[in-house]
Amino acid sequence: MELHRIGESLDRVRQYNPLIHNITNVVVTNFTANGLLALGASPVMAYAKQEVADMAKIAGALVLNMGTLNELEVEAMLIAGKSANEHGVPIIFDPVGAGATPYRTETARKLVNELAISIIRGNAAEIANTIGEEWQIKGVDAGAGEKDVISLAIAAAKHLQTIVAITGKTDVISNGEKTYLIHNGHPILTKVTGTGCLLTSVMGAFAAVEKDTLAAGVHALVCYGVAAELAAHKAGQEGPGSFQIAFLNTLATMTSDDVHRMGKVERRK
Ligand code: ATP
Ligand code: TZP
Ligand code: MG
Ligand code: MG
Repeated sequence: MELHRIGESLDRVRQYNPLIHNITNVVVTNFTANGLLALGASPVMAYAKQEVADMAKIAGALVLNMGTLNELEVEAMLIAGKSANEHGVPIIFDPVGAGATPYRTETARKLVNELAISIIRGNAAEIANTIGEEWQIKGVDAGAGEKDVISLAIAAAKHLQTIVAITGKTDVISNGEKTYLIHNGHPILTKVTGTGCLLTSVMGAFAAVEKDTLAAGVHALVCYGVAAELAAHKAGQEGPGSFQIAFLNTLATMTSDDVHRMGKVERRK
């Protein structure tokens, strides 16, 4: 993966300002909208079953996030998702908390079965539980698992016939054939809620401007991780509150040159 292509994708997000339709959770809504705006995308949150098909079809990407799911929202996700599929709009799915309760696990499996999803992004437990494997999860945070995460990402991509991104200290993304590891990021990301959810929406912004969806996923993961490293440096020892603000600022100010200098991508297999 050439690092200059990653910077070019970042520039394209800013140039084209893609509309990203999010059906997401109540915890992260404002952070997600601000993060997408900072990056250069145009967020919209729309949930009513009367309008989601119309919104999804004009979006550059549809992001489905089941963090605080309920019956009406799941219904809206299916309507929006079918419209996105009909109109060639990529769907990015975050199965938040899959495995934590039977309802979450069943819903994640229903969505992946009924919709053609372009990228599914979650922690290892969420991805494992979505494909029917055991992996401990504590609420919405990944717990311990048996299998190695690279094998899990490849197996899940093959099982779901899509691109799977499993994030954590090292991010892994695979389409079942090609697999990349991204060694960017910072541990303080784990101290701000919604950093995983915002990342899923950022993947939507990159998928809206890059037709090669695997490349779009890699580009999003690298830019996000680099932004976190720069922001952690700026926030110093001040803690998660200052980091959150610095991170939003850095999504807006980071350059393709930063990505070129700091991006760490490894091709596997
Ligand atoms: P979880 O609920 O398990 O925290 P999540 O949905 O919040 O999952 P993360 O895996 O935390 O998603 O990923 C969000 C971002 O945080 C990604 O960019 C990832 O690379 C980064 N990240 C997570 N943990 C670490 C870590 N220990 N060191 C560096 N970066 C990390
Ligand atoms: N509870 C339900 S959704 C949510 C919480 C805390 C946010 C999870 O966000 P992330 O990005 O997975 O940390
Ligand atoms: Mg996290
Ligand atoms: Mg999450």
